[in-house]
Amino acid sequence: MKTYSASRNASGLRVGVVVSRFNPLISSRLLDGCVAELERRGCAPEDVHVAWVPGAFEIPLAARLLASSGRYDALVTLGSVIRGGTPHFEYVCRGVTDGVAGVMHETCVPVAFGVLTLDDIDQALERTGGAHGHKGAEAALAAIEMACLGRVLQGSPS
Ligand code: INI
Repeated sequence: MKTYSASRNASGLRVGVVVSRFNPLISSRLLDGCVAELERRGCAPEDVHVAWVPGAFEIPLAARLLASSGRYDALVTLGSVIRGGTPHFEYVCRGVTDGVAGVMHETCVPVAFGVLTLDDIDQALERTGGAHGHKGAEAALAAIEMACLGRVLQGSPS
């Protein structure tokens, strides 16, 4: 049996991060955790490029533009959508989820999904350095692993 495995070493990787300004406290916590994890695993600060967008709904377009540029080994998408009293939540969630998946599948650039979908702000705080870990850091790690796995699966050294 042959098993493909990838390192989690980010040295030499260039990573694009798309982050929504909506719910800015949560966005900044997600971004801090993401960048810290990328750098902790060897990514050079100048190889982390951050694009801010107004809300989660705009994340897929910015991600598509970055992915299509051919400049990035992986992308990380960050944001939070918090449930309100109207169906708007469902539309934004669907738009960002389907949109980000579409970018990844159509460009073959790994895109980690660090967009939180939540009932309230407390759930967001718990997942950005609280009791439920750090989803920004987890998304960064997923992006690193998929970039390295992509190199292995395509036959180039990781
Ligand atoms: N955008 C978010 O990122 N999070 C939210 O919770 C949110 N809510 O609740 O409305 C939200 N809406 C804005 C949306 O993403 C777009 O920016 C807006 O519709 C303009 O296209």
